[in-house]
Amino acid sequence: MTPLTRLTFGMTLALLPGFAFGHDYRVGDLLIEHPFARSAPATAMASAGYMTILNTGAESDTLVAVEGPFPRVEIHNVVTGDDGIARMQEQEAGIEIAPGDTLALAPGGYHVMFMGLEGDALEVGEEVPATLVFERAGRVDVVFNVEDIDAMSGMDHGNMDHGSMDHGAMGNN
Ligand SMILES: [Cu+2]
Repeated sequence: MTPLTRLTFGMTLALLPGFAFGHDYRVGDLLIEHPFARSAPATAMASAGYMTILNTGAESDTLVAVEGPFPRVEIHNVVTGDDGIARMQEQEAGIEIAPGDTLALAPGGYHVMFMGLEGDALEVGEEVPATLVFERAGRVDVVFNVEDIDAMSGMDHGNMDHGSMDHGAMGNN
């Protein structure tokens, strides 16, 4: 993305403060767009959060942690092993975002894992307050909008259902 495109994009967002799908946040050189979380029934043990982070600065930065109102919040990626099975993998060093790069946390790939929410449903329309922690830019409070991700059009990751993955086994890694 050229600097001019980035500028135009940022201005467009700024002009649409009430646009329901476009809540965004800025901290330092980072632009965080539309954090949202997957709705989950009360029986679910975990859910996932997604967003897009654009690094408009000249230095790389790293998303090192996410804090939220759950017993555990981790940063995960989905990695397909040699056996062809996709598994979630905690990113203990966080995720680096090079200057000018856009990091997409999206179904089927990088995501924030909200863990230990047993008995606490995440309902569509609910808002989950959280804090993103970046190595350089520092901390920023955001809100994850709870959405029905499986109902979203154009996504072919509907079968990447976190609810069916074995989170219990992950704790032993
Ligand atoms: Cu996960």
